[in-house]
Amino acid sequence: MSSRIRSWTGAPSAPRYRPPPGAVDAHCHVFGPMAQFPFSPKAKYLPEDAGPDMLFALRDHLGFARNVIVQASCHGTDNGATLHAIAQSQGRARGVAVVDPAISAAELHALDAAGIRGVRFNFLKRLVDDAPKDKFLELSRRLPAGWHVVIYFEADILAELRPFMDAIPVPLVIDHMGRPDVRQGPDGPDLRAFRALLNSRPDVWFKATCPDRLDAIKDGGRGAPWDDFAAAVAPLVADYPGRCLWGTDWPHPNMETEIPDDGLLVDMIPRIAPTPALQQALLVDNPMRLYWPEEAITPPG
Ligand code: 0GY
Repeated sequence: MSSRIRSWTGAPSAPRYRPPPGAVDAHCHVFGPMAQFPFSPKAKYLPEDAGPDMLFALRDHLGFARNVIVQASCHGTDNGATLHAIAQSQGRARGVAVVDPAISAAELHALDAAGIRGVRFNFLKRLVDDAPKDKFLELSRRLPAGWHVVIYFEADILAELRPFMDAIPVPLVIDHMGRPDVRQGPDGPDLRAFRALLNSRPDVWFKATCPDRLDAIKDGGRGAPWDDFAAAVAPLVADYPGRCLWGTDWPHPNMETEIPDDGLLVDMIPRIAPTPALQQALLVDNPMRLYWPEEAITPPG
């Protein structure tokens, strides 16, 4: 593999929007440090180190209180870097792991004790070699109590994945809304199919994340201010206010160009969640229900 990728901006701007107290960045990652936590031999990209100190400095800079750290594909099924970051957070981070589907019950319970609250099934062919639906389903039936499944896929395989997702017996959290083509608008085919999934059961959640990934390539230039994303996603947040999450996606895995300014990402929040009530749900109440239910004000429902 070629040289290591630096996918984040070193000095993000200070956001003008201030999140409510207790806000959770519910989708972010850590990379390494490689000397301590080597990347997987199967990694499809090789990032520069982006460890917990950097993540927590960004959290404070952006005005957030907590993080949900999602195991990135470059670390494979060794969750060491994610667990290390959670352990450094003084209770202000929890995580989502990527595991071998043959993982034992004892290992799952050790992850639970270390702050993991879900597993991620990644279906992006550019990131993983295989995604065995039958094994994932079997695993989803024996997760520790209170866990959920995070699924990452692109809109063109949503229909194909529906029987698999429908059979998963725990809550589903969909990364980046299943990557719809936001240029289609809020009523386009991709978001209509996604709404059908949301309407099929009450425990499907989504991350209203990644304007930079979904709306970046436009007119040959930078995507910000990400107008298509705002137009497509705001109605989804309004219609499903109890099931949306938000995150930075820092350190923006695998992005070599069009790297977003995290301050501008935070400034997108009022454009997809325009009222204080929606912002409180998106940034505090919803992630607390999923990741810190023992502290959540809103009871799980
Ligand atoms: C994301 C998106 C990506 C990568 C990963 O695990 C990962 O490597 O999640 C991507 O390349 O689209 O959500 O971080």
